[in-house]
Amino acid sequence: MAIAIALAGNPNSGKTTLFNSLTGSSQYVGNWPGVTVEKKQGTYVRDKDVVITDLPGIYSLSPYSPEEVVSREYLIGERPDVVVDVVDSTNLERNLYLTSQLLELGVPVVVALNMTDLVKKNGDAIDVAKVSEQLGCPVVEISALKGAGVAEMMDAALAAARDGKPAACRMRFDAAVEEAIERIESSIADNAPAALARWYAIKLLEGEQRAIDALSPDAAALETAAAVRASLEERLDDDAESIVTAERYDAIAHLVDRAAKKSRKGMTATQ
Ligand code: GDP
Ligand code: K
Ligand code: MG
Repeated sequence: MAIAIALAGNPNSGKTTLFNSLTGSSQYVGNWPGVTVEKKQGTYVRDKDVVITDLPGIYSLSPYSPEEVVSREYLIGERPDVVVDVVDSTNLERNLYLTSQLLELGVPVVVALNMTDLVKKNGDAIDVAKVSEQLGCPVVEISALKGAGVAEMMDAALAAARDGKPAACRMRFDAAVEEAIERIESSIADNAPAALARWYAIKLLEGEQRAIDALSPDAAALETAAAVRASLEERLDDDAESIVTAERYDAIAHLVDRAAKKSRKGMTATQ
């Protein structure tokens, strides 16, 4: 049985560098159907039964650009056996914004902390175990450019693919927002696949039409979502989409605060 691996991540996080080193010369390059977004697939140099897709670079899974739509439809529709989330570790907070969304898709995820050669050069350090614990998925440090850690990362990705367990993210939002998500989640329990329940609940909370169309929940669930959204927006005095965005950044800031150690010029790290 072939194993499908998708490489996802922000633009310039090193996806194509990693893709090239994983696939060597066995590559197919075309376009995604209907759009002029490049589609790259290849097979793993160590195992021809492993098919790797280099997804277009994106900052978010919102449906505002063709790149976002292509990545999202592929991840939700095709359901690869594992997503390797390629993260630029020198820009952890910004990159983890996409990670927080990938973890909601109900597929196994392995986070590849890339550019660790630069992190080390800057005198910074990342506590990989802490990041892994918070994200609820395997996390491996790599340098796609230098090849460091790439084989270990692939072993972790293949193990996660065979295991098939989706990530168990421990990143949680403020109580009021979690309560809103839970209420919508129970209203779509019969509609949404369990693995995607949180993803769809958040999309309904945001009132995102593309996801609502894809799920087509019953009228009662739509009513619940609208009421929950209105009450949360009133309570927090902001629109739901901005509320969710802020919650993601808060949760990430909290995580990075505990897991990343920045070097301070002229100061000795105390712990
Ligand atoms: P993509 O947009 O995600 O496909 O990113 P690319 O693979 O095109 O890489 C963007 C830039 O980062 C290129 O100049 C790469 O050479 C560089 N790069 C990729 N991985 C690493 C790495 O691990 N370390 C360093 N120092 N540079 C890297
Ligand atoms: K690029
Ligand atoms: Mg690329």
